[in-house]
Amino acid sequence: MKLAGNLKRLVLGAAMSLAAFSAASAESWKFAVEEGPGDVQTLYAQEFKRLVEARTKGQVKVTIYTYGQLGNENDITELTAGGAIQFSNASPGHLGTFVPEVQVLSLPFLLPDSDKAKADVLSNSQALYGSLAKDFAGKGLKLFTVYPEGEMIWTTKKAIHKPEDLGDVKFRVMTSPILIEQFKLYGANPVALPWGEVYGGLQMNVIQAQVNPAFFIESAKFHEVTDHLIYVRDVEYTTTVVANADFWQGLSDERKKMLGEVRNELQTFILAKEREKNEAAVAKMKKDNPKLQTVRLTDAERELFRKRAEPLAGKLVDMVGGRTAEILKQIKADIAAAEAKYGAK
Ligand code: 6CS
Repeated sequence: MKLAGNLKRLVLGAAMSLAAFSAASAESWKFAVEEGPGDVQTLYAQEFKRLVEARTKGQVKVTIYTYGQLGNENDITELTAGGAIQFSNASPGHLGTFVPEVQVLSLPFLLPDSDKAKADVLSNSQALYGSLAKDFAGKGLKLFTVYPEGEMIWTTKKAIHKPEDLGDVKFRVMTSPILIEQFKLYGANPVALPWGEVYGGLQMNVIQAQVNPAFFIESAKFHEVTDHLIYVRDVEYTTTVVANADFWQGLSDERKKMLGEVRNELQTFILAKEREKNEAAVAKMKKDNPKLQTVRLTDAERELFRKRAEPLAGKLVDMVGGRTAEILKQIKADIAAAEAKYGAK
């Protein structure tokens, strides 16, 4: 009996020191997203956490921070570049103040209409992972991936069919400078704000419109304070996931390989989630607000906005300079190649 007791103590002691050892040796990675619980970026980060923790057998623990926990969209980019956190989402809609060349991804009427071609460009484009990645590296960021979050939809307080309808509309856009230029060309009066200020702004009528994918409009409740959904079919919301560049450099080849595999799996995962969330959100918003009106621009109406946006790419090249013209030329070639492979529609 005494022997059995001693053995038990020995086994327990060994197990405890093993647990203490692995807790002490576990690495901790922080991943901050620009959205709230249940939103697309959060679902991505949760699946990233699940896969990384399983594949490193608990050697890496990932902690997720949602919007506001560590600051707003611009704050979390700075925290990542500075090395305080290892991963974050940095959407082109906000990142333009830090990596100006990324605004190529915010240009309307650029990415393919075909979902497959679009996914191919965002996952594999030479313009993004060859050229643009160098501009990220210059700012202390490793471009880990780019994925779509859904078609951008305007929510407004009145029906919009043509640029002239926007004349008296203060239109909230994200903080990248190109978006101000875009909405000026569209005929609106744009104002850049972090999203945390948008609901109050719409409620107080300080702004009268904003633009976002359906899942986000629903979760941020913008449909409670606007009553028209305007489908322009001009641009997709895209986001990038970035890592701190020094942290990335310091990873072993094995870890980099594991992260590459996780990244590729997540490209398919997030596409399905994004579609599911956007579809469910439209149905929920219509139920929540029966007064919600849907306006789908006709091809002729859409053409009016496309024409207005024609000078935008040139403006971006003039504003940013550097590698922007080269990235734009390359992404157009990547888009043409993807459309040839998967079709344009
Ligand atoms: O409108 C915005 O600012 C926010 N929209 C989305 C879909 N994600 C985060 C971003 O900050």
